[in-house]
Amino acid sequence: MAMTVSPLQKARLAYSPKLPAAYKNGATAICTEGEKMGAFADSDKIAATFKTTSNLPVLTFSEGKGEKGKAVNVAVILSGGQAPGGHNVIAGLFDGIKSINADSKLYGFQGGPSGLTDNKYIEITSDFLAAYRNTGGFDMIGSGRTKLETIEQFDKTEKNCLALGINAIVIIGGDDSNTNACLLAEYYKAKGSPIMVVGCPKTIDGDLKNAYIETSFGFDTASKVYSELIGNIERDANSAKKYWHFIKLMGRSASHIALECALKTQPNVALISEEVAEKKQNLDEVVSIVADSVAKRAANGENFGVALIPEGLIEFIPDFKVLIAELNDLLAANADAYNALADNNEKAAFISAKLSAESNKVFAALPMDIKMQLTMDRDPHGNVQVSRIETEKLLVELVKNKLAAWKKEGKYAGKFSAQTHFFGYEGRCSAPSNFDADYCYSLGYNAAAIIGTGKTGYMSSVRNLTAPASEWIAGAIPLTAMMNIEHRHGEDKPVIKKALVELESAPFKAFAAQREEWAVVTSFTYPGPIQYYGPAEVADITTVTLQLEKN
Ligand code: FBP
Repeated sequence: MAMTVSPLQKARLAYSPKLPAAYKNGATAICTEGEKMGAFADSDKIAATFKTTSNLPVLTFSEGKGEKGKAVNVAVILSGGQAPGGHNVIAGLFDGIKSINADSKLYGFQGGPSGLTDNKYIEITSDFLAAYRNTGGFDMIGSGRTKLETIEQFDKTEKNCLALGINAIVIIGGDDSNTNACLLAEYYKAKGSPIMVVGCPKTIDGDLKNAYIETSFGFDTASKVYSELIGNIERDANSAKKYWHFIKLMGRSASHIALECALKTQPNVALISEEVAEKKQNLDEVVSIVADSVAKRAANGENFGVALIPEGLIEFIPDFKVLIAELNDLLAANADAYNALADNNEKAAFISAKLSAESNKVFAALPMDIKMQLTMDRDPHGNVQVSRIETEKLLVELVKNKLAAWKKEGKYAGKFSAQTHFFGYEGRCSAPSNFDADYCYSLGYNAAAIIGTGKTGYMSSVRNLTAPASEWIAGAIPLTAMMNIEHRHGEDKPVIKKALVELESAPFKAFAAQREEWAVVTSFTYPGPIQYYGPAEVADITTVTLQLEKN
């Protein structure tokens, strides 16, 4: 049956993404090697672990003469959570390797990293790709979160790739997936395998960034979608004037999405996990911040409002951080015994008996639902599945209790009625904004240029992103530069370092300068839906975060 496409989808299929000027004549660009780059953190330990892929030079590309190169066969995977624009990275990679040599081939390995080990792939052809250009989702080849870390997995992947004559693997993923890419690159280079490995920075969370990776793709589109929804809710709140809306936002550990959405929509409260950690605020203090806004607004007769809550908040409250670290280790060590227990009461008692006295105090005070959500299986990379912890509901209950206490003390006389929301999956597969469509296509095309140089262990880097695309700087940085050592699954491991919100950053400061007013005075702004057509200052503009950072 033929696929039905909406008029907008049809129009988007025909959109031509913009590229940096370096690729005017195709992906066979001139490559300049810059300074050698060590790891930004734990550099000695990283250099000792990654002997052949550490301290590689930064690469920059400039316009070539369009000469043809050798045909290359490339494998590509989408890895981890969906992010708008993934299909365009593949489209850019396809067009890039074809511009190097029309006989180049692209193989999409299906279902994420496991596709490489299980040898599940399709050849991506021009006709097949046509239906996916500028579309959201990862459905072209699927995704997955399998961790690639064992020699057996690396060898299987190599065998499968060599059978297809594959010269390079492109891993489109976030911090955990690019950790995989880094390990794989080192293993192949050290053993003399001909397979190159290149990473592309994906994640709506926005936590894969540094001076060379200005943003991860998908952050722009996802935060635009959430901001539209938050704006709509703000307008509803301001119309009905009867509810407080508690909105949890995806972003895993980092609060970049919450901060970006706050800058776009000016809610009454936006909690920033990194600030909570920095100020060592306990749960009661966090609850007081929200309750304070509710009480002040009630004193002005406004018993409504909007509070944004970053998904990872609970991990940043100091006593919860300790509790979660203890839970991670004890669940890793006692998984079988824990999973064999019959019900939640037995499970909670089992955990309580093994926690330190301090952590047990925190754990014991939680409702059973939250206790169980905190002990749910970690993902294959050892992360707590924060998307499944209902922090927004916990906060509503605690704010309600605090307001009741304040009422008794005569400090509050309003009405508090709350609605909860969780925005995450609503934004991850949206059709990419013009910015993400262009950025993703450029990242993929740039990955083709890196492969054209024959170099391995690099991440595709396209920067200067607040300028028009023709002025974007194309290049690459060593994957190892972004690695550091972290405690995961009860062990110290090299992983890509997450970039969290910095309290000294321009976006946070811009937010902090206005939030006291927003907490009391209704200051909502309504961004509306993503625009694909129209003036560049409406349709092509990127995030407030990036604009403030670049200025
Ligand atoms: P990535 O790091 O894989 O890009 O994760 C993005 C994300 O959407 C997080 O914001 C969220 O916590 C997580 O995925 C949810 O995972 P799942 O899709 O497995 O429910």
